[in-house]
Amino acid sequence: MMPGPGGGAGPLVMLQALLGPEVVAAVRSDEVERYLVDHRRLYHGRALAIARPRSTEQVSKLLAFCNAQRIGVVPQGGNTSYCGGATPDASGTQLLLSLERMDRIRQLDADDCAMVAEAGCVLAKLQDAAREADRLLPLSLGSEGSCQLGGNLSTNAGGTNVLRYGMARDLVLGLEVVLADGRVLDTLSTLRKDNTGYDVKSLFLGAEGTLGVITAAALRLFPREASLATAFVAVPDIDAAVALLARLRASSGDRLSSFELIPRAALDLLSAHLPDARDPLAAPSPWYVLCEAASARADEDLTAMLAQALEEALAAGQVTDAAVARGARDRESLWSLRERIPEAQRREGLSLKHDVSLPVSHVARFVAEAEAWLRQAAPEGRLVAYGHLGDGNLHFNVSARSATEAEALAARTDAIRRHVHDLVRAHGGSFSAEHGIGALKVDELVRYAPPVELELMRAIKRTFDPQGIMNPGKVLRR
Ligand code: 2HG
Ligand code: ZN
Repeated sequence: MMPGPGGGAGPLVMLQALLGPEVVAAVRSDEVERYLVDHRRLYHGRALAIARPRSTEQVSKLLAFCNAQRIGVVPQGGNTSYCGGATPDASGTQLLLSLERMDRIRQLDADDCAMVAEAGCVLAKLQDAAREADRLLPLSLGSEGSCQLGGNLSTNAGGTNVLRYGMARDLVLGLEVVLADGRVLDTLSTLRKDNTGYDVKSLFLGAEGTLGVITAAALRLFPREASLATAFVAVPDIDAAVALLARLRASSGDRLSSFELIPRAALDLLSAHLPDARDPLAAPSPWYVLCEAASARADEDLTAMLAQALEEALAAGQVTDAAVARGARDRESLWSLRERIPEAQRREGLSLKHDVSLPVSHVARFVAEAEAWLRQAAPEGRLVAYGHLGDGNLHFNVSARSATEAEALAARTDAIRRHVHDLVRAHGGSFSAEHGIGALKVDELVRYAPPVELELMRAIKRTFDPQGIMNPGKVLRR
């Protein structure tokens, strides 16, 4: 072994001795962007080393070592966090733990309607595997081609199917977790009914790797969707969109799986930055909805049902125009509009993002109040509020059109965040709907979480991670 700075072997050398250089290595310069810079480029970290284990046993050895040596460990999946949840700090003393090599589907049983998969599986691969077995894994996100299961569960991801199937947490039957001291908690059962005391595994869902490392999960599957109907609908305002939501839920027998709100500003951004993005409707409208209904029965004509309900909504003044997808190509191009809004925003430049949720009945009032305030307080900001209206989840994003505007807007980041989040709270909503806390919203959690809940969170953190090695500085400050 090479001597470390204090005369003994350094932690990298010791980790390599424990697991081999194939598993633990220094981060190469060509890997910095991929592993040490977050997806929004808000955080630029450094790392003692990167570990890419292939098994739960290797993760266990790593954590036992890091716990004994008090080395911070930052778990990472597809590095698609919106809140800097998977980037190490700038000290260069933390170990980056990439789960990407743990990418096996361990079990998929169609009769059990369940699969057991490792944390490093890319979400799209799991969706495909379920489909091949004539089942549905309903978790669906814009980043599904690169995000990984461990990150999805650690952030309790949402996405576009929550209306019908719930958040990531709702899809979990069991977990395998390596605790901070290296012990392995195995609750990987696919049982639906198992009332055996406290639901300990649920604490790791949404904990963002601060309590332990999820290495595998047993997931709930559903019958595969055999018919789908999708429409892109122009609505005069958000109240009309909310009324349409209730109408479609009723007329589809609650088969509605997605109900996404899209503002005109988002379509303008799409056509400015992504030349192949086509406006599906002839005349512009202030708001749109992308909605989808799904059924496991192949003989159900959901498209006719949707078209009929939209006709009725048109007569009731809730809808001004609509395009119903005629086949898979149409459907894909409608969804690609929705899914590429974040990309168009990225290309536009600065975007102050607020991932908020509200009771659906408050969304219209909240947007009206927040927009009126923004016009006065940040006239250079352009509101691009879109998202999962069916779940009351809005991405209340404020973007700038030019470098000068961006500078003015950036100077107001804190004031805008404070006003938006305070207003969200006044409407009974949450400042963190589906993207998590990460490093970005640690102070917001302190401000908005009920003090007793915060106390319990800190006590849980101390119990699971007494040395404070698990994803330090994320979710809770020490
Ligand atoms: C989405 O719904 C993602 O497209 C990203 O959650 C939202 O860019 C955003 O703010
Ligand atoms: Zn979203």
